[in-house]
Amino acid sequence: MALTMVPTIAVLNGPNLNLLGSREPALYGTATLADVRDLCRRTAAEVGYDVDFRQTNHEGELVDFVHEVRETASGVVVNAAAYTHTSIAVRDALAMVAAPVVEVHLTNVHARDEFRRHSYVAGVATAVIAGCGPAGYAFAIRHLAALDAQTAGAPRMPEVDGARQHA
Ligand code: CA2
Repeated sequence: MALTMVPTIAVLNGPNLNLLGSREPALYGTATLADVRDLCRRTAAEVGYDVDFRQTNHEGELVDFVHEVRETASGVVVNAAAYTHTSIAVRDALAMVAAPVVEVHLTNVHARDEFRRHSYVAGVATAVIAGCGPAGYAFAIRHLAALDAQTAGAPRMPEVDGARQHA
C-alpha cells in the first residue's frame, strides 16, 4: 500500500516569543507559545496539513530554518518578532521560499512604537496579519491552505517549470 505524505505548513517564530505568556499579558495575552503551537496543529489538522513549528532567539538560526523548509513546505507562517524590523538576512531568505509566506504579529504593530511600523518581511510576504493575537496564526494557516487548494488545480506554466529544473 502506497504511503500518502501529509503536506506541511512551517510556522517560524523569532526572538523572545519563547517567553510568551510570562510577561506583559495586557499587550500579548496569557497564551504561551506551546498554546500557539497547539492551536496551529489543531487548525492545520482541520484543513489537512501537518505543522512544523519552530522558535529561535538567533537571527542566523531563523535564516537556517527558512532554508530548511523553503523547498518542502506548502506555506510558511512567520512571526520574526524584532527581526521583522531589523533583518535583511531574514527577508532575503524568505524571498527564496517557493511557497507563499504569511507574516503574523500577535499585536497591532502599527499602533505601537514607530520603529515597529516598518517590516522587512512584508515586502516578500503574500499577506500580513497583525493584532489578532494567537488567532492570527490560525487565520494564516487557513489562508495558506486555501491558496494551496487554488494552485493545486491550476495548470503549471512550462517556462517556470523549465527554469526551476535548471535552478
Ligand atoms: O506582536 C508581535 O507578534 C511581535 O512580533 C512581537 C515581538 C515584537 O518585537 C514585534 O514588534 C511584534 C516581541 C516578542 C516578544 O515576546 C514576548 C515575550 C514575553 C512576553 C510577551 C511577549
